[in-house]
Amino acid sequence: MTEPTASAPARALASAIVDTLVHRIGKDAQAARPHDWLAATIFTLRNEIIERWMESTKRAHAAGAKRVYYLSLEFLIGRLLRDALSNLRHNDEVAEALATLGVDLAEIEEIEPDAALGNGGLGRLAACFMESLASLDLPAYGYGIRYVNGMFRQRLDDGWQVELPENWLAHGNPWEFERRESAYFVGFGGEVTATADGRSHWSPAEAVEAVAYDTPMVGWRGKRVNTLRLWNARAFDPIKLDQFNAGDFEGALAGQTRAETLTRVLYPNDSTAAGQELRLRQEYFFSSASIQDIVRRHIQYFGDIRTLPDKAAIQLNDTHPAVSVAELMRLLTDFHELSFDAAWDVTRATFGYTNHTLLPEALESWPLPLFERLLPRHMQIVYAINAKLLREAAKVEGIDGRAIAAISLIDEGGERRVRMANLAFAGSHSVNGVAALHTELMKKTVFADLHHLYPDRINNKTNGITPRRWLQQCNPGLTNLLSEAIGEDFRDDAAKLTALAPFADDAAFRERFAAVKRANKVALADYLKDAMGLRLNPDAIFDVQIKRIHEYKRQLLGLVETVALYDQIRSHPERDWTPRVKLFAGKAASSYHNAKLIIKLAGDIAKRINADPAVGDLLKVAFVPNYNVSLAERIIPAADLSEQISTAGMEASGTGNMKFALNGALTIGTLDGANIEIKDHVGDANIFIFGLTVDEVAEKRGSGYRGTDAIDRSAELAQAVNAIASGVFSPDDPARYRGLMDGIRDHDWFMLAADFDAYAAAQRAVDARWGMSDAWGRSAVLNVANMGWFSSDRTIGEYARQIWGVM
Ligand code: 8GP
Repeated sequence: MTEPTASAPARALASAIVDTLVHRIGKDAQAARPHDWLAATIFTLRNEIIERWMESTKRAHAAGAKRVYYLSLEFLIGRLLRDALSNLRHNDEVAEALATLGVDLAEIEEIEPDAALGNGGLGRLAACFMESLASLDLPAYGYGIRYVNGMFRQRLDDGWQVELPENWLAHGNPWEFERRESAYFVGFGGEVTATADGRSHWSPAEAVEAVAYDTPMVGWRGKRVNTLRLWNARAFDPIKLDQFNAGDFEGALAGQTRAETLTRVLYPNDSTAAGQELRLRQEYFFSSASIQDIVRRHIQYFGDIRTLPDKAAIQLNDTHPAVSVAELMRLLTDFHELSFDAAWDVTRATFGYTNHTLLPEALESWPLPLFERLLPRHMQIVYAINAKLLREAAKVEGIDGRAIAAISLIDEGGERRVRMANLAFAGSHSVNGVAALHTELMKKTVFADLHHLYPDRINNKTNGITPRRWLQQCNPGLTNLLSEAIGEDFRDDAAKLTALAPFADDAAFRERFAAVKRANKVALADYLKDAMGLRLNPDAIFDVQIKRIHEYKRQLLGLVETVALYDQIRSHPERDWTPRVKLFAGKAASSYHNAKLIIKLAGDIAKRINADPAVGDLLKVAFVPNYNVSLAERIIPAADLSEQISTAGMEASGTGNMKFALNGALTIGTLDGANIEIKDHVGDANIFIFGLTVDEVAEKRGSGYRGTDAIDRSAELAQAVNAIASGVFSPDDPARYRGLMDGIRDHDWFMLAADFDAYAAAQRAVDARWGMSDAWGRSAVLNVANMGWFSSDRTIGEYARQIWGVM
């Protein structure tokens, strides 16, 4: 069957894949369907990965190395085949082997489901970090939940978001290894009694078993393979036979159903607290299993639990795993016989905590009665930690009653609640923000009093992205051009991209650079034509805003400006307008009314504008459904302009902003999150910054500002807001957007009206720069050249040296 022209390694590989297909999948080449080829390819590739995986584990063990444990309720890893192939440098060989079998690698890569075990930025950051940890050869484990249903699939019904379950495990998951032997008891409820020797004994009323599923995380060039360990919940007693035999079939299976519910779905909320009991159960379930696993491994390898901080660094990805602090304290005091103070020293030296948002609605706290009912022993421990914490605080000058109340792990204002951020802060030796501005704001706002108490604890670790997925894999055209220009070094060290800077002044290079971008735009246009019947002009500016839909991210600002531009084009057809394609994509939390309305508005605006012959190719608008990692990988290489327009002070960092700039898009953005650091790196001349600063936003909010003040001063804005409010874009329901527009007029908490004129002016500056294609090209090249610093390798290096002590 294999063609004689294929190389010997490709022929050997092809026969290995067929062998796997037959013996593992149970099909022959004639009967195999695309999913079978996909599985056979992954299983074959896996053999090499397993060997490297075992070698990595042995090496860490032999060295007695300290391990990093990244605890996260979300890992938005996306597809893994291309990632693994590319990191192992096996792309060409596997493509050739499959071709000899009549199978197109690109086609089977496309049917791999996105592992979407996360919502947005925080989850994707965790995935980039896992890749960088392996690439930097650091022994590390990611710990999370194996959700059966990850992030929902978004469908648009008449423009309205509908959430459908995403069944990523439907065809099985060839990447994962079930580890039945790594199973832990996780209890809930019940009561705590004192033992004869003065210790505490917790008898849970209910228990489930946490079973590990391991996925290998392959680092660049396969140097190291680490483990992503995801927990699945199982009932100890999957079926109660006596009940079943007595005819109560549902009752007999109720325990299993209840256990499975724990790991069934990802909470689809982004930057909002989910106040449900199930969420707290999920958090404790995965925290407990992970901490038990870490402690077990430590004892097995090193014997003495008191040396835990020398051999384990546990990073809490936001507060979702914060109950781990109390769980480790419980294991140390109740099972390993450490005194409370000794346990507290071990705990604090082991944990680090990363904060990802300052939005007050996202700061997790649990009603005290719920916490106490579900986790009675942990409640006692939280009280004991609190007593110690407040005793320490009382000794510090400048800490008064108000500050004590703010530092306390218990919120006593109104219904008493357990504050998870305070627990994570108190239980960690390091607390970090994710961009310079965000870290400074942490010190001044939510953590001001804790920062006063522990002034050395807060530090900054500006986020990063893995350049393997977000440059090499998603943009092979640009990657090849870069290696022709500056050699291969940048593949191993993104900082070496600075060698590209001189090419910004090389007209011939800029032309090739522009040709790559154009080819990426053509590919995206083709895809969107197939997917949504859209026809896009690849010579227009591809202006893109893709991210979770949230009012603070201000997709609405982009839409209002689109409407204003539409009006301008219609009113002044004689002007030399720059053709634009405005692309939006993103999911809204299912209960977030305004976010869903914004999606509908995007569709309504698109419908009207795209059908208007008066604008023709000058303006096209689209809301692309079901944004996910794979869609981002398609869109980002094709973008000219990256929209990063959050209200200053509200976007902790952003990481999409980094992906776009690394792929040669120019940013239009506010002085928010990592935009500020991107500006510092790419240079003021190569980014379009506009809008109020954090201080100006605070000043306006404090001075009784209302949106109408700004609307009255801006004819363009007034026209756009009035058009939307009066139903120009929703003739079927003219009142649809009245409330949304009233929100801008009456409150404008997100400063949309206040920033509108500056934003519109920045957009016209974008047009002008686009008209000077040399200048645009120069800026685009300089963006790529200066974005190496935003590699997650740099970020992880900082964590490793400054927080974990592993480098
Ligand atoms: C996000 C931040 O909004 C974003 O600015 C940052 O780049 C990213 O974290 C990574 O640091 N925050 C979240 O995704 C978040 O808070 N999600 C939790 C509620 C699920």
